[in-house]
Amino acid sequence: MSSSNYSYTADQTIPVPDASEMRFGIITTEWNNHITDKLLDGAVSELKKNGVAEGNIKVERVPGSFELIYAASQLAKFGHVNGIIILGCVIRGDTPHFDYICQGVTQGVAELNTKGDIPVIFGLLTVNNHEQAEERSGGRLGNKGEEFALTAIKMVDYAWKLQK
Ligand code: DLZ
Repeated sequence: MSSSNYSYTADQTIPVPDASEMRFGIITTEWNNHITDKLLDGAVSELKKNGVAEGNIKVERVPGSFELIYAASQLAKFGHVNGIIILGCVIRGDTPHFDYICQGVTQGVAELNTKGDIPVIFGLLTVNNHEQAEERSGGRLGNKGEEFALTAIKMVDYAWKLQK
């Protein structure tokens, strides 16, 4: 559900599993880095809060959100991680570019999840303006980076349970 009143972190129905053995890759962007840096801070601190060792968090940076897909596909193959979080922020402009980037990243991440072996978490803010981006990166609506991190931990746990 996407609503300004909904808070994922406040409504945890799946208990947060022990993440001390998990390894994560986080890929973020230079584009809108005043936002993505804050998402990154939120994601890293939430992972650590749940027991992930700093040395088990690999952070990579790419130019823009469109590049997140390639980077995630390579990290999934060669990065020795159990789960990946992509972090980007696409802000609507005057041209249809926004729609193409959002569609491309959404489709790319969906494909990585259906064809790959590890979960790739969709941490892409798709917003109409800077204000909405600020609200979701440590502002009025919290830091979505934290939510993406919790989702990543839960999905790695999900994968591990199936593999046992
Ligand atoms: C070109 C572009 C535009 C217009 N807007 C954004 C944006 O809001 N957020 C973002 O992450 N990236 C943007 N980009 C860059 C594209 O994602 C990509 O880097 C280029 O099209 C090159 O492939």
